[in-house]
Amino acid sequence: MIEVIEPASAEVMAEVPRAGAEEVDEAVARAKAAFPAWRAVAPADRSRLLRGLADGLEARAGDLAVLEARNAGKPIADARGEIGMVVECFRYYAAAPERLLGQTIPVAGGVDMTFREPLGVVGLIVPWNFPLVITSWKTAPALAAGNTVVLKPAELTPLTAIELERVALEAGIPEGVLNVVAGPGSVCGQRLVEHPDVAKIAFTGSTEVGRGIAAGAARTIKRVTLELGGKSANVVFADADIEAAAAAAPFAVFGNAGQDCCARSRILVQRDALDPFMAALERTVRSMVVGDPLDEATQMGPLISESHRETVASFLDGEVPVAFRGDAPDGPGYWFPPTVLEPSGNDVRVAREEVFGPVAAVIPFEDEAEAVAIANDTIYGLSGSVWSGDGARALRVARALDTGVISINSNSSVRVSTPFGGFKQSGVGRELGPDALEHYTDVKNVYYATEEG
Ligand code: TAP
Repeated sequence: MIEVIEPASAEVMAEVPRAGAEEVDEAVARAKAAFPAWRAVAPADRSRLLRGLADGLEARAGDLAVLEARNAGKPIADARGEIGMVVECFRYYAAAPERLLGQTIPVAGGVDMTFREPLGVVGLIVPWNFPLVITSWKTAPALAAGNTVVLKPAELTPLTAIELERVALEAGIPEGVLNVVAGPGSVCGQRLVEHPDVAKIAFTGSTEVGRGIAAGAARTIKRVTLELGGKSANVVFADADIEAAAAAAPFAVFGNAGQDCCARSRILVQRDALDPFMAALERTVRSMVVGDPLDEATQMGPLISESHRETVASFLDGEVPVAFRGDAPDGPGYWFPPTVLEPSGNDVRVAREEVFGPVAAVIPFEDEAEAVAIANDTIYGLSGSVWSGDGARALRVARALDTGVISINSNSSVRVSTPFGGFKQSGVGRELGPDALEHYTDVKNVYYATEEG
């Protein structure tokens, strides 16, 4: 059995059966058997079933939010927002089956047309930081496009994925179309990657594991999409609304206790605005409410595990000065206070590696060129923000940053209808929006000869 731990109390909150390679093989066989019938479901009926799944999730949204808040240690208000996005995601892709359009292409001697065909069985591998949200980003477009799914949640947070399978069955989605295997990545994830009957792997997680998945998938030429790590920059120019930028910056890095691939963990501030920015940032950080995820007032919960807390703590090595820290409860639970560091530049470990915890590094810059150079000086390229009162400059800098998702005068990264994913070593492919559907289908080209003779 897997003992599922509640990070705020460090106590066991549930036990679920631990899947191994054999269970993955069985799940893939079920998904393979279900595929021909599922792809043949009329588009309007597939839409109806997915809308039913969204309705079923909405009806249980309150319980799912509590489950997610307890298991992932996230504030209940955030968990509610996430379950809302899950429902929205299934509704958005419920409209897709009737909109998977092909083309007709003028050619000599006949008619050429294209179709978007499902891939078959797809393997979805999901991390623990946004368990059901990231699950929905993959499951909804995969099912809408006519694929069947084997879903592997993170071993630390399997509970809402198991509920999703239950709700899908209640909504009338046939058995075998969505299969959940809860077990360790090194066993279940790896077996999915190796399995000859799995056509595609969609993975979200660390860049290190992503590299192994890309290499493993190459053996059977699987399609692969990867959403990986980040080291994003929040670039604040002196002509920005400094109070607004400093009030928003902490939530862009301490949201979800910093366990967010989009965390803007490098805050680049134009030197002329450094003093007022730091003063405003300190006020916000010191007033952050860190505590019980189920308390409505909580803004930040614990880290996911003790070993992860040790990793995050290793970034406070004494070499980089601490500017200030907020409060956090004492144990039990894996608490860590929001922490702001002032490194001498972009070369130190905390500015180069993903912390995946509530640790921000503030780095000053002189001018636009230096801001762009520092922001781009990383192997990652997932998200980021530009704060400026000069619209042309903000757009110029947004275009110059090598990153997949960027916001101006805002820290928002994710909307269901717009593409999400990384440049450079932050990933391959896009989730959300219409782009995701392309990654769950292949193009078939059919030529129909119409000329006689
Ligand atoms: P990982 O350790 O990479 O785990 C992610 C998933 O992969 C888990 O389900 C894990 O299973 C599984 N896994 C581990 N080893 C595997 C293997 N050898 N073969 C196949 N699957 C394997 O990441 P994490 O620590 O859970 O999550 C944090 C990372 O995810 C961060 O780097 C973060 O940036 C990234 N992330 C990226 C995004 C996007 S959208 N770019 C979003 C969220 C998180 P088990 O945990 O059950 O062993």
